[in-house]
This record gives sequence, structure tokens and C-alpha cells, in this order.
Amino acid sequence: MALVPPKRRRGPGRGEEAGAGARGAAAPSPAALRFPEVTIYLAERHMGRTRRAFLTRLARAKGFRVDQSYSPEVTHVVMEGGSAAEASGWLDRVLGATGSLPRPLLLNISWFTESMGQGKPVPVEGRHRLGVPLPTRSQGDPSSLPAYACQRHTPLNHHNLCFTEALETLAEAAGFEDSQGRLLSFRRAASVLKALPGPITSQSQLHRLPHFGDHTSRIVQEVLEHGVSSEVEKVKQSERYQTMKPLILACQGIRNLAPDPGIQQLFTQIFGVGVKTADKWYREGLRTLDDLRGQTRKLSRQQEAGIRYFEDLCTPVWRHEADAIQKTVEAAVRQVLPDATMTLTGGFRRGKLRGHDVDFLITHPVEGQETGLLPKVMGHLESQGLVLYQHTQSNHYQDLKDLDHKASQNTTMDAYERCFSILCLPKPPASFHPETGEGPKEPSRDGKAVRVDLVVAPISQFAFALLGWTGSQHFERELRRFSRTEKRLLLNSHGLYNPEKRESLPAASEEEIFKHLGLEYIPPEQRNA
Ligand code: 8DG
Ligand code: CA
Ligand code: CA
Repeated sequence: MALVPPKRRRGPGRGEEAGAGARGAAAPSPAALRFPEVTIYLAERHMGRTRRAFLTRLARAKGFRVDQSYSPEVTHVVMEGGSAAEASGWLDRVLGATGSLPRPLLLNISWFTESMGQGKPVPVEGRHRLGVPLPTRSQGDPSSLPAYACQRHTPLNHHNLCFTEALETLAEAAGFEDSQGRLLSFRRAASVLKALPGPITSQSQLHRLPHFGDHTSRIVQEVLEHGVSSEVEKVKQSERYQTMKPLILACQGIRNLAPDPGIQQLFTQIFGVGVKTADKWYREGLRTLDDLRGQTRKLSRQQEAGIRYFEDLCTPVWRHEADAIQKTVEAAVRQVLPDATMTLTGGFRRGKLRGHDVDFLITHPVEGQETGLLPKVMGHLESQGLVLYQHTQSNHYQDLKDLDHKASQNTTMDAYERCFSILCLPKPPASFHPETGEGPKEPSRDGKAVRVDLVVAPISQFAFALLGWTGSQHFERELRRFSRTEKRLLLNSHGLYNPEKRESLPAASEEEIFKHLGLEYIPPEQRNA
């Protein structure tokens, strides 16, 4: 059945493709358009005519403007299944043909699906983008891209999403198999692509890049040629991958379903489980969240909490929610210790608009005053009914000697006083109703359950803690590897240690730490490796 809409008179200033009406039969009247700032164009290539017509109807029913033909008014071009190179080439041709200058956002289908799910245009993030045009002058020659992620600038929005998604899926699957070597090689290759000034358009470009071997290059080549990699598709469809993923998410109870692949290993330590437990459950025949719910005796307190609030914890935390939590927690901190300061760390400090949790670092200008702060802060929050789960640990370093020892241990786990919690973000005011398109979805109870990590550092170690808790996880790992391998120094979130001289190198700021390491300073928003 042909689903080509009948021809319509086109509106002023609107271009038209041969044979296609400008708006199509089911276009909503201007009054029904809910998002005047967004005009979508769905590229038919790969999507097919029928699916395109279906998606058009869906979006229009939700009040989106979807144009049948490309014009300078289009703000969001959505492509399905094409490679970044293809998308970019397509756009160049279209722009050349229409002579139109404003470059629209070039997005993969995930932006469209999420926007339909939320009933409003979601903010565009790096992972939504496809083949964004090269910046006018690239940040240097890609062939001279340094080998360590901590030597490179890695912005949040990069140009090679379809390749990095494929490589990170394989990294994640390698993690499920407990194969650290493979996990790292896929992760490193993906990280290199994130730092490139433009999209990969030909396989020959890979020869000059660090961390690209036969296997990783083959994956990229497949994606370049076919839009997908058969190996990645096979992994994604395997029963093991499909079962392990939600099981790991469930038993950690903390990860966002939107994948931040492979990060599990670190979190295994935090919530007590991870790949091994998930694997054991898998082998015992557990497959779904309900299977887990029926097996309460197997669950620890944090796993139980993770599963109880699973739906909320799978919903991203938005930046404005992080800000709201900061206000609430900061008020409690000030009550206990008026001069204490609280800094937002983690992904939000790197400029992310959403995350799986909110991370804070607390300190006090007078060394030692901060000790024992968290139980009191949590007490305050508990008395307001805001704590759904918490696990607080006091610091476990005794003296400076012990600190040097900590610094000398090349481990990600630190000895700070800290609290891993699930807090209840109070219900937003009525103006944040989903129908207004302004706020988060209706929470499942009186508020939304949000994972919050609180870490307390004495002022003398604050810079190291800030650097360590800002991430990304891969950036941190690379920073430690660089220190160890290239500088023979041991770095962790307590300090920087010279094992030969048996001394610590103090630092009052992140800049000083980079200086000690002989590295150019990389600001937080460029650490999205
Ligand atoms: P997201 O929440 O936006 O999804 O991502 P994120 O903010 O980058 O990740 P995260 O999982 O919240 O972790 C933030 C940083 O904190 C990351 O670099 C890893 C680091 N980190 C932990 N646990 C520990 C730990 O026990 N010790 C140290 N030093 N760092 C840690 O998550
Ligand atoms: Ca975080
Ligand atoms: Ca965290």
C-alpha cells in the first residue's frame, strides 16, 4: 500500500522534493503544534517509506511538526541505520542542493524514540548525534592523537557515535565474560574515536590511530559499509547478553538502562555484586526481575533496595533534579557544619545533562572538621523522610603514614568517609506536570528515588578526590595508567605518590596534579573519554 501523502499547497518559504507534499495529509494545524522550535525531517533512506509514514503520523499525533521535504526550516534530521559518514555526506548534498545555510542537527533514531516516549523533544546529547560536520579547523592532526585518554580532549558530544556504540557493546559483552583484556581494548578504541575532530569516513583513517588492531578496525569497517556490525548484532541478540544486562543492572540496582557500558566492574565493589553474582544467578536459571523478586533470601539489603526502586533508578536523573538534590543536601550539610562546602562531581561536572546518579564531594576549610559529618547529615535527611536507602562508611585512614600507604596503593577504592544512598526527590510542583512538557515523568510514589553518592574529603586531599570523582571512569583509569607507566608515580583519589623517593606530591588544585604529571590541563567537560 502506498503511503505517500497527497499533494498539498506548500507554505511560504518552504522547499519541496519532487512528488512529495510539503507537510503531508495528517499534518497538525499550526495551533496543534506543541513544539514550534522543532521541525523534524525523517530521511527515508534505510527507514523505508512505510515506516517513515508511520513515524510521521506518530510524531504529528504528539504535536510535533514533521516535514515531508527538506527545507531550511528543518531543525532536526533523523536517520535510521546509516553510518555517520553516509549521514554527513547526505546532508552535504542536500545543503548543497538547497543552498541552505543553517545546518540542522543530524540525529539517529534514538533521539526520535526518546522524544516520542517523553512526549516532547528531549535535549540533544552526544549519543543522539550522527556524523556532525567537521569543525572548521580540527584540533590538530588525528594521526598525532596521543595514546592515553588523559592526554586528549574528549568532549561530551562527539562525531563517531555509531562506531563507539558498536565497540562499547563488545566491551560490555567482554565484561560479562570477565574478559578484562578484551574489554579494555574495545573501550580504548572507542575512546580514541570520541576524541576525533570529525567522523571516520574511511577505514584508511584507522591505521594512524592508537589502539586500533585487526578486530576493532574490522568492526568499524563493517559499520562504515553496512551501518551495523554483524558481530555486534549477534552479541546483542545472544540470550546471555540479553539476560546478563538487566540482571547486572538489577542486582546493582543502580545503573541506568541507557548503557554506559562495562562500568560494572567498578560498581561491583560498591553494591557488593556484579558480573559474578549475575552470572551465578543466570546459571541458576534466573532470567527476569520477577524471578529475582521471588528470591528475596538471595538478596542483600542494597540489592533489595535496588530492585524495589528499580523503575525510578532506571529513569535518568536530569540536571535540574541534581540541582534540587544539591540544595536539599547542602542545607543539611550547612546545619551540621556551617562552613563545609559541597561540589557536584561525576558526569554532571563533565557537562552531562543526565546521569544514573548524583555525586557530591564535601570538604571543610579546616582539616579534620569534616570527620564524622555524614551520619549527622543523613540523620537530618532521614528526619525529613528523604532517605530510602543508605550505606554510610566512616573513613578508614588513621594517620599520614597510612595516607602515604593509601596513595601507594594503585586502587580505585578509596578510604574516604562516604555514603551510597537512594534519596527521595520530593514531587515536583504542579507546574512540572508531564503534559506541560516541562518536567520529569510522574514519579511512582511521593517522590522519585534517586541514587546519590556523598564523599567527604579533608581539604589537603580535596583536589585528588575531586579529580578522582569527576571521571569519566575511563579517563581516570588512563590517568592512573599514564602516571604509573610513563611517570613511575602512583595516583589515586587520595594523592600522588613517588614510590622510589617514598614521598607524596601534594596539590591544592586539579591543575597542580596535571602539572606534577607533566600533562596539559584537561578541564572536566573534556574528560568524557
Ligand atoms: P553517570 O552517573 O552520569 O552515569 O556517570 P558518572 O557520573 O561518570 O559515573 P559514576 O558512576 O557516578 O562515577 C563517577 C566517578 O566516580 C567515576 O570516575 C568513578 C568514580 N568512583 C566511583 N566509585 C569510586 C570509588 O570508590 N573510588 C574512587 N576513587 N572513585 C570512584 O564511582
Ligand atoms: Ca554519576
Ligand atoms: Ca556515582
